[in-house]
Amino acid sequence: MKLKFLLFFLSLFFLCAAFSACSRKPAEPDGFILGFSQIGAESAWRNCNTRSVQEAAAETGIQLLFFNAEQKQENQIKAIRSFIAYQVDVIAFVPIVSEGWENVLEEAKEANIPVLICDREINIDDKSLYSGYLGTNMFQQGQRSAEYLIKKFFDSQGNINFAGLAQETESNIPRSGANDPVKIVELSGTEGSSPAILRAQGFRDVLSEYPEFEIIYSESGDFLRSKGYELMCNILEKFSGIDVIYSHNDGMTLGAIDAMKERGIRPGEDIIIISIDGEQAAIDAMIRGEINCVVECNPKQGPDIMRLSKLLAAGEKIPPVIYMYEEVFTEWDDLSGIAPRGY
Ligand code: GZL
Repeated sequence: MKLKFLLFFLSLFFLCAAFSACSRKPAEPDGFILGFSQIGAESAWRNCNTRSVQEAAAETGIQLLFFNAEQKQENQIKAIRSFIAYQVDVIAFVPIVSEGWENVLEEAKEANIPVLICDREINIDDKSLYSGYLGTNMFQQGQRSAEYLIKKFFDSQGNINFAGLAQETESNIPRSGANDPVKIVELSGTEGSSPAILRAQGFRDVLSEYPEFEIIYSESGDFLRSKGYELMCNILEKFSGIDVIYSHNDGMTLGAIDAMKERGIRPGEDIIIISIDGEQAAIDAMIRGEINCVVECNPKQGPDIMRLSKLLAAGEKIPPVIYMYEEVFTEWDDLSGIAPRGY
Protein backbone atom coordinates (compact mmCIF):
# COMPACT_ATOMS: atom_id res chain seq x y z
CA MET A 1 0.00 0.00 0.00
CA LYS A 2 2.80 2.40 0.96
CA LEU A 3 4.54 1.78 -2.40
CA LYS A 4 1.32 2.79 -4.20
CA PHE A 5 1.17 6.12 -2.32
CA LEU A 6 4.85 6.75 -2.99
CA LEU A 7 4.47 6.12 -6.73
CA PHE A 8 1.35 8.37 -6.85
CA PHE A 9 3.05 11.30 -5.15
CA LEU A 10 6.23 10.89 -7.24
CA SER A 11 4.19 10.97 -10.50
CA LEU A 12 2.28 14.04 -9.25
CA PHE A 13 5.57 15.80 -8.44
CA PHE A 14 7.12 15.10 -11.84
CA LEU A 15 3.91 16.13 -13.60
CA CYS A 16 3.88 19.52 -11.83
CA ALA A 17 7.60 20.01 -12.45
CA ALA A 18 7.16 19.24 -16.17
CA PHE A 19 4.20 21.62 -16.49
CA SER A 20 5.91 24.53 -14.78
CA ALA A 21 9.11 23.96 -16.83
CA CYS A 22 7.38 24.09 -20.25
CA SER A 23 5.42 27.26 -19.51
CA ARG A 24 8.08 29.11 -17.48
CA LYS A 25 10.35 31.60 -19.25
CA PRO A 26 14.06 30.69 -19.02
CA ALA A 27 15.99 32.82 -16.57
CA GLU A 28 17.54 35.70 -18.52
CA PRO A 29 20.37 37.98 -17.40
CA ASP A 30 18.06 40.98 -17.61
CA GLY A 31 14.87 38.87 -17.56
CA PHE A 32 13.69 40.48 -20.79
CA ILE A 33 12.36 38.52 -23.74
CA LEU A 34 11.04 40.18 -26.93
CA GLY A 35 8.97 38.16 -29.38
CA PHE A 36 9.33 39.62 -32.89
CA SER A 37 7.34 38.53 -35.95
CA GLN A 38 8.88 39.72 -39.23
CA ILE A 39 6.93 39.39 -42.49
CA GLY A 40 9.61 37.89 -44.69
CA ALA A 41 12.56 38.79 -46.93
CA GLU A 42 10.82 40.31 -49.96
CA SER A 43 13.19 43.23 -50.49
CA ALA A 44 16.58 44.72 -49.60
CA TRP A 45 14.64 47.10 -47.37
CA ARG A 46 13.12 44.22 -45.42
CA ASN A 47 16.44 42.46 -45.01
CA CYS A 48 17.98 45.67 -43.69
CA ASN A 49 15.03 46.04 -41.29
CA THR A 50 15.61 42.48 -40.04
CA ARG A 51 19.36 43.05 -39.55
CA SER A 52 18.63 46.25 -37.66
CA VAL A 53 16.31 44.43 -35.23
CA GLN A 54 18.65 41.49 -34.69
CA GLU A 55 21.77 43.62 -34.24
CA ALA A 56 20.02 46.00 -31.85
CA ALA A 57 18.78 43.09 -29.72
CA ALA A 58 22.29 41.62 -29.56
CA GLU A 59 23.78 45.01 -28.63
CA THR A 60 21.25 45.61 -25.85
CA GLY A 61 21.36 42.07 -24.44
CA ILE A 62 17.65 41.52 -25.08
CA GLN A 63 16.74 37.93 -25.82
CA LEU A 64 14.97 37.98 -29.18
CA LEU A 65 12.54 35.29 -30.29
CA PHE A 66 12.48 36.06 -34.03
CA PHE A 67 10.00 34.44 -36.42
CA ASN A 68 9.99 35.01 -40.20
CA ALA A 69 6.39 34.65 -41.48
CA GLU A 70 7.41 34.10 -45.12
CA GLN A 71 4.79 36.61 -46.33
CA LYS A 72 1.85 34.85 -44.64
CA GLN A 73 -0.41 36.58 -42.10
CA GLU A 74 -1.44 33.24 -40.63
CA ASN A 75 2.19 32.54 -39.79
CA GLN A 76 2.39 35.85 -37.98
CA ILE A 77 -0.71 35.04 -35.96
CA LYS A 78 0.74 31.63 -35.04
CA ALA A 79 4.02 33.28 -33.99
CA ILE A 80 2.22 35.81 -31.80
CA ARG A 81 0.27 32.98 -30.14
CA SER A 82 3.49 31.13 -29.41
CA PHE A 83 4.96 34.31 -27.90
CA ILE A 84 1.89 34.48 -25.62
CA ALA A 85 2.26 30.82 -24.62
CA TYR A 86 5.93 31.42 -23.89
CA GLN A 87 4.97 34.46 -21.78
CA VAL A 88 7.43 36.85 -23.46
CA ASP A 89 7.71 40.30 -21.90
CA VAL A 90 6.85 42.25 -25.06
CA ILE A 91 5.56 41.37 -28.53
CA ALA A 92 6.59 43.41 -31.56
CA PHE A 93 5.55 42.66 -35.13
CA VAL A 94 5.37 44.04 -38.66
CA PRO A 95 1.76 43.50 -39.81
CA ILE A 96 1.99 42.32 -43.41
CA VAL A 97 -1.51 43.67 -44.06
CA SER A 98 -3.64 46.19 -42.17
CA GLU A 99 -6.70 44.04 -41.40
CA GLY A 100 -7.38 40.88 -39.36
CA TRP A 101 -5.43 41.39 -36.13
CA GLU A 102 -8.21 41.94 -33.56
CA ASN A 103 -8.46 38.37 -32.19
CA VAL A 104 -4.79 37.71 -31.62
CA LEU A 105 -4.28 41.16 -30.12
CA GLU A 106 -7.20 40.48 -27.75
CA GLU A 107 -5.36 37.33 -26.66
CA ALA A 108 -2.13 39.27 -26.06
CA LYS A 109 -4.06 41.84 -24.02
CA GLU A 110 -5.70 39.10 -21.95
CA ALA A 111 -2.21 37.71 -21.30
CA ASN A 112 -1.16 41.22 -20.23
CA ILE A 113 1.66 41.34 -22.82
CA PRO A 114 2.23 44.77 -24.40
CA VAL A 115 2.38 44.89 -28.21
CA LEU A 116 4.47 47.27 -30.34
CA ILE A 117 3.41 47.63 -33.99
CA CYS A 118 6.48 48.15 -36.23
CA ASP A 119 6.98 49.48 -39.75
CA ARG A 120 3.52 48.85 -41.20
CA GLU A 121 0.27 50.07 -39.62
CA ILE A 122 -2.91 48.18 -38.73
CA ASN A 123 -6.50 49.29 -39.19
CA ILE A 124 -8.24 48.54 -35.88
CA ASP A 125 -10.99 50.33 -33.91
CA ASP A 126 -9.83 49.37 -30.41
CA LYS A 127 -6.52 51.23 -30.05
CA SER A 128 -6.10 49.76 -26.56
CA LEU A 129 -5.13 46.47 -28.18
CA TYR A 130 -1.61 47.72 -28.81
CA SER A 131 0.75 50.06 -27.00
CA GLY A 132 2.18 52.10 -29.88
CA TYR A 133 3.44 52.28 -33.48
CA LEU A 134 7.02 52.88 -34.63
CA GLY A 135 7.54 53.22 -38.36
CA THR A 136 7.48 55.62 -41.26
CA ASN A 137 4.97 58.19 -42.51
CA MET A 138 3.85 56.48 -45.68
CA PHE A 139 1.10 58.96 -46.53
CA GLN A 140 3.78 61.67 -46.49
CA GLN A 141 6.02 59.53 -48.70
CA GLY A 142 3.23 59.55 -51.27
CA GLN A 143 2.79 63.31 -50.91
CA ARG A 144 6.55 63.91 -51.29
CA SER A 145 6.58 61.80 -54.44
CA ALA A 146 3.83 63.94 -55.98
CA GLU A 147 5.46 67.19 -54.81
CA TYR A 148 8.58 66.21 -56.75
CA LEU A 149 6.44 65.72 -59.87
CA ILE A 150 4.86 69.17 -59.50
CA LYS A 151 8.35 70.71 -59.27
CA LYS A 152 9.47 68.70 -62.31
CA PHE A 153 6.65 70.11 -64.44
CA PHE A 154 6.77 73.78 -63.35
CA ASP A 155 7.72 76.09 -66.20
CA SER A 156 10.27 78.91 -65.91
CA GLN A 157 7.51 81.28 -64.73
CA GLY A 158 6.81 78.93 -61.82
CA ASN A 159 3.41 77.85 -63.16
CA ILE A 160 2.24 74.49 -64.38
CA ASN A 161 2.28 75.11 -68.10
CA PHE A 162 2.14 72.06 -70.28
CA ALA A 163 2.33 74.10 -73.46
CA GLY A 164 5.46 75.68 -72.01
CA LEU A 165 7.02 72.28 -71.64
CA ALA A 166 7.55 71.90 -75.38
CA GLN A 167 11.12 73.17 -75.20
CA GLU A 168 13.51 71.39 -72.88
CA THR A 169 14.77 73.49 -69.95
CA GLU A 170 16.93 72.46 -67.00
CA SER A 171 14.07 71.09 -64.96
CA ASN A 172 11.31 70.46 -67.51
CA ILE A 173 10.97 67.62 -69.94
CA PRO A 174 9.70 68.01 -73.51
CA ARG A 175 6.09 67.00 -74.00
CA SER A 176 4.86 65.60 -77.28
CA GLY A 177 1.29 66.87 -77.01
CA ALA A 178 1.44 70.18 -75.12
CA ASN A 179 -2.13 69.75 -73.88
CA ASP A 180 -1.87 66.04 -73.12
CA PRO A 181 -2.08 65.07 -69.46
CA VAL A 182 1.09 63.81 -67.81
CA LYS A 183 0.50 60.05 -67.93
CA ILE A 184 1.48 58.22 -64.75
CA VAL A 185 1.74 54.48 -64.11
CA GLU A 186 1.84 53.31 -60.47
CA LEU A 187 3.64 50.14 -59.34
CA SER A 188 1.89 49.43 -56.06
CA GLY A 189 3.09 47.47 -53.03
CA THR A 190 1.49 44.42 -51.40
CA GLU A 191 -2.30 44.66 -51.65
CA GLY A 192 -3.91 45.52 -48.32
CA SER A 193 -0.62 46.64 -46.77
CA SER A 194 -0.44 50.09 -45.18
CA PRO A 195 2.48 51.21 -47.41
CA ALA A 196 0.51 50.37 -50.55
CA ILE A 197 -2.66 52.04 -49.25
CA LEU A 198 -1.06 55.15 -47.76
CA ARG A 199 1.51 55.80 -50.50
CA ALA A 200 -1.32 55.69 -53.04
CA GLN A 201 -3.48 58.01 -50.93
CA GLY A 202 -0.71 60.55 -50.24
CA PHE A 203 0.27 60.68 -53.91
CA ARG A 204 -3.32 61.26 -55.01
CA ASP A 205 -3.92 63.76 -52.21
CA VAL A 206 -1.40 66.18 -53.75
CA LEU A 207 -2.17 65.42 -57.40
CA SER A 208 -5.90 65.94 -56.85
CA GLU A 209 -5.12 69.67 -57.12
CA TYR A 210 -3.61 69.21 -60.59
CA PRO A 211 -6.00 67.75 -63.19
CA GLU A 212 -3.19 67.87 -65.75
CA PHE A 213 -1.75 64.72 -64.15
CA GLU A 214 -3.48 61.42 -64.88
CA ILE A 215 -2.78 58.02 -63.30
CA ILE A 216 -3.55 55.80 -66.29
CA TYR A 217 -2.74 52.46 -64.61
CA SER A 218 -1.91 50.96 -61.23
CA GLU A 219 -1.05 47.36 -60.33
CA SER A 220 0.57 45.59 -57.37
CA GLY A 221 4.09 44.24 -57.80
CA ASP A 222 4.12 43.00 -54.18
CA PHE A 223 7.34 44.93 -53.46
CA LEU A 224 9.23 42.30 -55.49
CA ARG A 225 11.90 43.14 -58.10
CA SER A 226 10.83 40.17 -60.25
CA LYS A 227 7.22 41.38 -60.30
CA GLY A 228 8.29 44.94 -61.04
CA TYR A 229 10.05 43.60 -64.14
CA GLU A 230 7.03 41.50 -65.20
CA LEU A 231 4.61 44.39 -64.63
CA MET A 232 6.72 46.79 -66.68
CA CYS A 233 7.03 44.33 -69.59
CA ASN A 234 3.22 44.05 -69.71
CA ILE A 235 2.63 47.78 -69.19
CA LEU A 236 4.96 48.73 -72.04
CA GLU A 237 2.99 46.36 -74.30
CA LYS A 238 -0.32 47.82 -73.14
CA PHE A 239 0.39 51.57 -73.01
CA SER A 240 2.31 54.07 -75.14
CA GLY A 241 3.38 57.58 -74.17
CA ILE A 242 3.97 56.85 -70.47
CA ASP A 243 5.59 59.91 -68.87
CA VAL A 244 6.07 58.83 -65.26
CA ILE A 245 6.52 55.65 -63.20
CA TYR A 246 5.58 56.05 -59.53
CA SER A 247 6.89 52.95 -57.74
CA HIS A 248 6.15 52.06 -54.10
CA ASN A 249 9.59 50.52 -53.57
CA ASP A 250 13.08 50.40 -55.08
CA GLY A 251 12.94 46.65 -55.69
CA MET A 252 10.04 47.01 -58.13
CA THR A 253 11.66 50.11 -59.64
CA LEU A 254 14.91 48.28 -60.41
CA GLY A 255 12.95 45.46 -62.05
CA ALA A 256 11.00 47.98 -64.13
CA ILE A 257 14.24 49.69 -65.21
CA ASP A 258 15.56 46.34 -66.47
CA ALA A 259 12.43 45.97 -68.60
CA MET A 260 12.76 49.50 -70.00
CA LYS A 261 16.40 49.08 -70.93
CA GLU A 262 15.64 45.81 -72.75
CA ARG A 263 13.33 47.87 -75.01
CA GLY A 264 15.72 50.75 -75.61
CA ILE A 265 13.79 53.09 -73.31
CA ARG A 266 16.00 55.47 -71.29
CA PRO A 267 14.82 55.34 -67.63
CA GLY A 268 14.98 58.80 -66.05
CA GLU A 269 14.93 60.50 -69.46
CA ASP A 270 12.20 59.01 -71.67
CA ILE A 271 10.20 58.10 -68.57
CA ILE A 272 10.49 59.97 -65.25
CA ILE A 273 10.93 57.58 -62.32
CA ILE A 274 10.00 58.17 -58.69
CA SER A 275 10.87 55.42 -56.21
CA ILE A 276 10.39 54.94 -52.47
CA ASP A 277 12.85 53.35 -49.97
CA GLY A 278 16.37 54.65 -50.63
CA GLU A 279 18.48 51.49 -50.92
CA GLN A 280 21.98 51.89 -52.31
CA ALA A 281 21.14 50.38 -55.71
CA ALA A 282 18.44 53.04 -56.20
CA ILE A 283 20.76 55.88 -55.20
CA ASP A 284 23.39 54.52 -57.59
CA ALA A 285 20.73 54.40 -60.36
CA MET A 286 19.81 58.01 -59.60
CA ILE A 287 23.48 59.01 -59.87
CA ARG A 288 23.51 57.32 -63.30
CA GLY A 289 20.43 59.39 -64.23
CA GLU A 290 18.06 56.39 -64.34
CA ILE A 291 15.89 57.44 -61.37
CA ASN A 292 14.79 61.06 -60.88
CA CYS A 293 13.57 61.03 -57.28
CA VAL A 294 14.10 58.66 -54.34
CA VAL A 295 11.81 59.20 -51.33
CA GLU A 296 13.47 57.70 -48.28
CA CYS A 297 11.75 55.09 -46.10
CA ASN A 298 13.99 54.32 -43.14
CA PRO A 299 14.40 50.58 -42.30
CA LYS A 300 16.86 51.02 -39.43
CA GLN A 301 14.25 50.75 -36.68
CA GLY A 302 16.00 48.19 -34.45
CA PRO A 303 17.48 50.51 -31.77
CA ASP A 304 14.16 52.34 -31.30
CA ILE A 305 12.26 49.04 -31.16
CA MET A 306 14.53 47.86 -28.34
CA ARG A 307 14.29 51.18 -26.51
CA LEU A 308 10.50 51.20 -26.69
CA SER A 309 10.22 47.51 -25.82
CA LYS A 310 12.25 48.04 -22.66
CA LEU A 311 9.94 50.87 -21.61
CA LEU A 312 6.91 48.64 -22.21
CA ALA A 313 8.49 45.76 -20.26
CA ALA A 314 8.96 48.16 -17.36
CA GLY A 315 5.28 49.02 -17.47
CA GLU A 316 5.91 52.49 -18.95
CA LYS A 317 3.68 54.23 -21.48
CA ILE A 318 5.07 55.14 -24.94
CA PRO A 319 3.84 57.69 -27.51
CA PRO A 320 1.06 56.22 -29.72
CA VAL A 321 2.93 57.01 -32.95
CA ILE A 322 6.65 57.51 -33.55
CA TYR A 323 7.93 58.20 -37.09
CA MET A 324 11.50 57.62 -38.28
CA TYR A 325 13.51 60.51 -39.77
CA GLU A 326 13.47 60.46 -43.58
CA GLU A 327 14.59 62.60 -46.53
CA VAL A 328 13.93 63.05 -50.25
CA PHE A 329 16.72 62.80 -52.85
CA THR A 330 16.29 64.17 -56.39
CA GLU A 331 18.32 64.51 -59.59
CA TRP A 332 18.90 68.16 -58.63
CA ASP A 333 20.76 67.27 -55.39
CA ASP A 334 24.50 66.96 -54.98
CA LEU A 335 24.57 63.26 -54.06
CA SER A 336 28.36 63.07 -53.75
CA GLY A 337 28.06 63.66 -50.01
CA ILE A 338 25.23 61.20 -49.40
CA ALA A 339 25.97 58.72 -46.60
CA PRO A 340 26.28 55.05 -47.65
CA ARG A 341 22.82 53.56 -47.33
CA GLY A 342 23.97 50.41 -45.56
CA TYR A 343 21.68 48.16 -47.65
C1 GZL B 1 7.64 50.18 -45.82
C2 GZL B 1 7.95 48.70 -45.90
C3 GZL B 1 7.97 48.26 -47.32
C4 GZL B 1 9.14 48.81 -48.13
C5 GZL B 1 9.42 47.67 -49.04
O1 GZL B 1 7.72 50.64 -44.52
O2 GZL B 1 6.97 47.96 -45.18
O3 GZL B 1 8.08 46.84 -47.36
O4 GZL B 1 8.86 50.00 -48.81
C6 GZL B 1 9.28 46.50 -48.09
O5 GZL B 1 10.67 47.68 -49.70
O6 GZL B 1 9.21 45.30 -48.76
